[in-house]
Amino acid sequence: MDRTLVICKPDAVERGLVGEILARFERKGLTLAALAMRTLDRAILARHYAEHEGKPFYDDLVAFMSRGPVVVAVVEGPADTWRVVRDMMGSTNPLEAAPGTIRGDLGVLVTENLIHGSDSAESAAREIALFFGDELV
Ligand code: DAT
Ligand code: MG
Repeated sequence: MDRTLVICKPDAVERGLVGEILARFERKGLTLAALAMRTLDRAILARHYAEHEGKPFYDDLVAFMSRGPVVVAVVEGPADTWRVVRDMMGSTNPLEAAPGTIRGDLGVLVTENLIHGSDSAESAAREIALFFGDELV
């Protein structure tokens, strides 16, 4: 089995789309290994988004991600589950995301694109440990 980290972002919670998003993963055949509603502070977001520090959109990204609660999930499935989740999310910019994907079906703004998913096996391990601790990796 393989695990990856998903965050249903504040816009997903505000718009009532958490169930829709998680249901897609469940219908696909993936399972939830952990689930929590949390409000993220700047400290955990700085660690989570360290790769983006210094980019023009970084401050707005942290402000957006901390403006309200998120739902953080560990999603479990077969090998390379992180890739399955990324494919189901669609491109970062919802305007470029294919129909049938979460961002393609449900979003229009790159700044409020509903969902985060780990982008590699290494990112998944790091992010699961950051949000849920080493035992869940
Ligand atoms: P992803 O979330 O698809 O992994 P990313 O890691 O490149 O994308 O960026 C993290 C988040 O930052 C992304 O979900 C939305 C925001 N973002 C990325 N590029 C952006 C841009 N050009 N303008 C505004 N926000 C952006
Ligand atoms: Mg990313």
